Amino acid sequence: MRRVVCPGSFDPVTNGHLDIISRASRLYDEVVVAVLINKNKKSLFTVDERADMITAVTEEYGNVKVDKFYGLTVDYCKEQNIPVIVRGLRAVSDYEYELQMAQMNHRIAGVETLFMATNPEYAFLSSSLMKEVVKFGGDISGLVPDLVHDRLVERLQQQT
Ligand code: COD
Repeated sequence: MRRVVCPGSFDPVTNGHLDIISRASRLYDEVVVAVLINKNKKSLFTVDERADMITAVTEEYGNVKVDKFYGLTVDYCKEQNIPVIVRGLRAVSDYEYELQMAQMNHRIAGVETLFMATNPEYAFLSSSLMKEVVKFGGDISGLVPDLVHDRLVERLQQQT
């Protein structure tokens, strides 16, 4: 079975993430979306909340599994016996960091990275931008799934 890991923070998942996940799900038998447990980064949603949202919005693809991991992505890949990571590339600004990670991941563990060019419709999307726009009352409909939109509004209203 051909499997790929799509690692990330997903705080929360956006239509940009989903574009990469859905396209990967057409290329591989299984896509494992792996949510990083990052104890040093303050996130809006807990890891479980983020994973649950991804599970709900990827159900329709039929071959997406959601998991959580702590530590190095390549260690997770080894544990799961998955030799490939998929990453979305939005712009040149993503490239340097992504290239560095891909080369290091290959060097330390032989894990390959597949880069997927983002759909231009979603190239400007990031989870942080979504949070900022919603926080100040902007409209992000069509940029995140409806479920995520509602959770974002609810969570950010609680904070004000
Ligand atoms: N369009 C297309 N793709 C997108 C979009 C968009 N609008 N937005 C995000 N993406 C892609 C990203 O490029 C990425 O591929 C994926 O979606 C997830 O994005 P994020 O922002 O949720 O996640 P990141 O980039 O913060 O994830 C970073 C990791 C958690 C993968 C990384 O820090 C990591 O591997 N950490 C574990 C420790 C480790 O192994 N470090 C690297 C050592 S070399």
